[in-house]
Formats: sequence, C-alpha cells, structure tokens
Amino acid sequence: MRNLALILAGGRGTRLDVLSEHRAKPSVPFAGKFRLIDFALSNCVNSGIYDIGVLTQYLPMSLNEHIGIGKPWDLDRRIGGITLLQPYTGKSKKGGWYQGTAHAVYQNINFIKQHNPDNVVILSGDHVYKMDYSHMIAKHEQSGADLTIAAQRVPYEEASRFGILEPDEEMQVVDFKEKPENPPSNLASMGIYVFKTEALLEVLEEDCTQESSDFGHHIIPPMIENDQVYSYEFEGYWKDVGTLESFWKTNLSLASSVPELNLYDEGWKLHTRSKEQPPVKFGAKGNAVGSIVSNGSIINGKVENSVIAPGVFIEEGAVVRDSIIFNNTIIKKDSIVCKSIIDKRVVVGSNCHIGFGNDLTPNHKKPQLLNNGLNVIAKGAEIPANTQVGRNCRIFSYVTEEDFESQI
Ligand code: ADQ
Ligand code: ADP
Repeated sequence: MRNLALILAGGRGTRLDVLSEHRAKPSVPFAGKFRLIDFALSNCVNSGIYDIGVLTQYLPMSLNEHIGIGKPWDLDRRIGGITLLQPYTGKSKKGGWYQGTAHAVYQNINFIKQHNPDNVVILSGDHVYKMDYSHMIAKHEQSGADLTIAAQRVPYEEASRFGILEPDEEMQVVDFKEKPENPPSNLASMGIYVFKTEALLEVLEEDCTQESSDFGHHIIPPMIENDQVYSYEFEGYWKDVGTLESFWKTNLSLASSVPELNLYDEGWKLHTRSKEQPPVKFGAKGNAVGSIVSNGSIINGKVENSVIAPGVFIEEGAVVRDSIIFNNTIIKKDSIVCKSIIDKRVVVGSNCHIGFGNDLTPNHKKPQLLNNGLNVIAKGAEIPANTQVGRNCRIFSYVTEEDFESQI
C-alpha cells in the first residue's frame, strides 16, 4: 500500500496576529523548541508515511529553512522523502497562485501522478496532535471509501468554525456542512482526508473549477452525493490552534503537571530542527515552576506557568508569569511580564511591566487592540525601560517612539 501525504502549509493564519505576520502559520514556534508543522511531519513518519509534499504559499521562507531537506524527520531520502511544493503560476488553463485548498492540490496534480500512490492523505500544517494515520488508512481501505474524513466532537459553541459531518450507523457520511451558522451537531471534520487517488484526481479535474476551490466548500459536498465518503472518529488529542487565545492556552497546558499531550513520549517522538545549544542555566536567584524552559536559556529571574523557547535571557529580579517567550528574547532586570506572547529577539527593557493591572475588559471597539486579555509583541520589538503596558495590546516591531505610545 503506497500513501502520499500532502501537507497544506500555505494559508495565512490571520488570527495568530503578529505571530503569523512575517511567517506562515505552520512555522509559528510552539512548545518552546518546536514549530507547529512538526506535529504533522512527525505524525507522518511515526505512521510510516515517508512520501510527503508540503504545499506552501504565504511567506514560506522560515518554513523552507526549517524543513530543508527533511533530515530531522529522517526524510532526506533518495527514494521518497519530502518535497517543498512552491507556489507557481501553472500553465494549465485553471492555473494561477494557489488560493483555495483544493486548488492548491490541483496545481500539483502532476506531482501526485508521478508518485502514483494508492491513497493521498491531506493534512493541515498547523494542528497540534498525535495521530497514527495508519489506523485511519486501514479503516479507509476496509470500507472501500473514496474519501475518509477524520472527525472529532468539539464543544458546541465552537462547532461553527468547523466542517460538520453527519454519518449513518455504518459511518458513511450522509451530510456535510462547511462552517454552518447553526451547526446540526458537534461532530467536526479535522480537515484530515484520506482519498483514494483515482477519486481525488477525478474530483479535482471535475470540480476544481476556480482558484478559490476549497475542499470543505466545493469538493466534499458533491462527493457525498456521488461517492463513498466515510467518517473516521478520532478520540485522541487534537487542537486547531486558530486563535491567539487557543495558541496561548494550548502552549501553557503543556507546562501543567499531567498534560493531555505528552511531549516526552518515547513511543511517539516529536522531531524538529534544532540548533545545538548549551543546557539551561539557573542563576543563584533564578527559578522556574510549572514551566517549560528550552536549551540555551539563562534564567536569573523567576518563571511561573510559562513556556520559554531556546536562547531566552531573563535577568535578575525579572518575573515572567503565564506567558510564552520565543527564541532569543531578553527580559531585562526587574521587569514583569504577565499573560503575554513575546516573539523572537524582543528586548524588554529594565523595570517594565507588560500585562499591567487586572483590567480584562475585552476591547471590541478599537481594532488596534486585542480583546482577550493577552498582550502580543512582534519579532524584534524593543520596549524602552520603565514602560507599562496594560492588557489587550499588540506591539509591532520597529516603531517610532510616537507610534509606540499609541500602541500601549
Ligand atoms: P480551515 O482550517 O478554516 O477549515 P482552510 O483555511 O481552508 O480551512 O485551511 C486548511 C489548511 O490549509 C490550513 O492549514 C491552511 O493553512 C492551509 N491552506 C489554506 N489555503 C492554502 C493554500 N492555498 N495553499 C496551501 N495551504 C493552504 C478546514 C476544513 C474544515 C475543518 C477544519 C479543521 O475546511 O472543514 O473543520 O479545517 O481544522
Ligand atoms: P522565524 O521564526 O520567523 O523563521 P528565525 O529566527 O528563524 O525567525 O529567522 C528567520 C531568518 O532571520 C533566518 O534566515 C535567520 O537566519 C535570520 N536571523 C536569525 N537571527 C537573526 C537576527 N539576530 N537578526 C536578524 N535576522 C536573524
């Protein structure tokens, strides 16, 4: 049985705000030393899938650099391995830049034909989960389905941001609605599809009529009418970290004493590209509790309930609480950082207070502000000493002093 995985890694994750402003969402750092795409890539190799195409579109630079020739995932192979499928203006009459998810796959139809697999497994590059796709593929083969969709129950209040399925007793899907306003159930599509290759090629050629063609809107609904579509209910851990708040919560949940997602599972390793860095060092007054701290960091202050990426420097007297700090950021002496997400190479000057006060009132009226009680600081920003930043603030990099005042 030959399976080819295609990872959709191109859409713009606007809801991750400034974190995905300069990088594609799948390359947003996660859990200290990882990037979001490490989950899909590691799941593939852990499930025995070694033929992978990554479909990029939006700002693929850090993704290309991260994946390279795929060595950390054992994908630097002469046969099979990983291929980064760059966006291009194809020659076909339906050509153009990738837009919808199905159109992006359609653009790479020749890549699929060259591999000539039995099944094509379509995945998203920005989900946090551990899944053995081989179980899903086995079910797909058993049922003889043209398409099998992985599904999971989600809280009812979130159901309208997913595709919602209705299977019969045999798990054959009889109804599918993409992001319905009033969801008829809470069984959500995980956006993970196993297609019989012939069926995929046929629907792409027939139904992928426009650049915006998307699996949820344009491909799955007609397949339910005409083909065998089955649902595969997955009960393991799975999160689509689509918003800053879910990104923040999912990261911090890893620092709890018994997290739902175990990063230390020797039987299901999460691989990544990482730089050789010295071990973490705690100064005489430095400590960290309920936190993840990555290599190359020096902690001379206090860290609580936080996730610290590699190469972070927290100076004496500084406190980092309920926050996520990306690589090579410096929090200078006596500064306090609460409920914040701070991107790479930020310098927080001494004696600052980021996440000041208890006012968590959502700011729905001012579009320049966030409305979730968090602060987010973009890559490379420099926060002058003694600055107080309340809640719900978004701070961009490279601002003039005047701009800076208007952001906080
Ligand atoms: P969404 O995640 O909202 O819903 P979409 O925005 O189309 O769907 O993105 C799916 C994935 O494809 C994302 O990882 C995105 O980054 C990537 N992507 C989008 N456009 C792309 C392009 N042109 N080129 C390459 N990659 C691209 C989908 C399904 C729902 C399902 C949820 C589950 O449509 O039915 O419930 O996933 O999260
Ligand atoms: P991202 O998470 O956005 O990919 P990276 O830190 O991985 O950010 O870097 C993206 C690019 O910037 C890489 O090419 C990297 O070599 C380069 N880079 C690394 N360190 C610095 C620095 N101190 N200043 C500017 N660019 C840097």
